[in-house]
Amino acid sequence: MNPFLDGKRALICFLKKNPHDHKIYKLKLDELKNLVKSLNIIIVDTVVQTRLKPTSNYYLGKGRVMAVKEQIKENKIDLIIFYNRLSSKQRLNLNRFLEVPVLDRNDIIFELFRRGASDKLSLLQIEYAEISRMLPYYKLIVKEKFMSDRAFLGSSGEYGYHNTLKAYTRRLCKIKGEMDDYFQDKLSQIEKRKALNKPSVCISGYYNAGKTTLFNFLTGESKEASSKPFTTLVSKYQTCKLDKDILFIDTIGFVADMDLNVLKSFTLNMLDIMNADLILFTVGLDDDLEAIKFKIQQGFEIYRELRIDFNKILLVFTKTDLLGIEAFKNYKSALTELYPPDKTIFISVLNRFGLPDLMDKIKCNLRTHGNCIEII
Ligand SMILES: Nc1nc2c(ncn2[C@@H]2O[C@H](COP(=O)(O)OP(=O)(O)O)[C@@H](O)[C@H]2O)c(=O)[nH]1
Ligand SMILES: [Mg+2]
Repeated sequence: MNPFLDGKRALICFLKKNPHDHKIYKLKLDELKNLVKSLNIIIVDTVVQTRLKPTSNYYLGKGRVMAVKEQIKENKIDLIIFYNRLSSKQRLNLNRFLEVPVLDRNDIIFELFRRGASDKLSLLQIEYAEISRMLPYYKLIVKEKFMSDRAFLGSSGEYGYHNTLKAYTRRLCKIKGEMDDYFQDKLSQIEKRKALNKPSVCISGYYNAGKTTLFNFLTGESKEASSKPFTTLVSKYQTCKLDKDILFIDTIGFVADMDLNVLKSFTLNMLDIMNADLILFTVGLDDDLEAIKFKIQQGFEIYRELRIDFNKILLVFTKTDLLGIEAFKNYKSALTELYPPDKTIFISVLNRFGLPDLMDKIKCNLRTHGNCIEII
């Protein structure tokens, strides 16, 4: 829990840059709202402004920012959360003008990461990414603070400015050193696993798609599964209980429109995805069709940026039990058009539906695409 966020009243702001977008922005907003609610923050209202470009000072137009300020007073708002990523200058200007903390979506994601992190390496990776990401903002604040102390060459202001920034840089170096030790350890574990010569299947996809539930079923493990975002931060590895020759990996989930640099701060997770012989891209059917299609498209964008060969990806739709017979038929016919049928699978771990088909397709695709030993 973070006393700074818990139970606070928030106003969500979204700048829509495409005036013709009438639905995608709603899906993006809904996803942000889910993340925010999972932090126990109360969403009081949402402000959406359509503008082709953000303003350099306040992101939103000045008139809209004034209206937000009014709303803060009227509705007793404690903090502002932007969907869009703010520059250091916009963040500082907004903080000062609105006189309440202003966060963006990456702040929310990092807070969720922090809450989910239970091991030293995850905490170090998060701190490293956080300081690197926020350094330009800290620089701006520190610069203004010390420049008001009339910083000229050799003055106490300039001295303080450089000292404070050096402290951040020193901290980054220290974390990097500590992370390297953990990395060596983890990399040697990866090497050992490779030496076993078992093909690896990485369960990837959105948070809450049912990745860990599927991993537990396939391996007989009992790792924590929950609807909370980012419950799994550290990859889990285990052989399949039905076929000891296949190694399954449960990895970190992603969100739509995710900043790839945020995801990349979990380097080892990314290595797991990139090195896997096969990837199960899991997508929950507990959404409407539009949202599911959007998630698929966004997921493939991430895999593209990670330079993953799409031939190695199977699209696994989970939670079929949540749909009635008619709805399932509709979903299935709409979704099977999107991807090759030999790479699309519908399952429910809850109802034990589609799991033999999943195993068959995994084995079949490993034979074709895995640089691995023969699978019977
Ligand atoms: N109805 C239903 N719920 C499921 C199924 N698989 C997972 N869930 C639920 O979906 C939520 C997220 O599951 P989890 O495995 O933690 O998802 P992850 O974030 O992708 O690892 C949990 O509440 C699970 O109980 C399923 O087949 N059917
Ligand atoms: Mg999980």
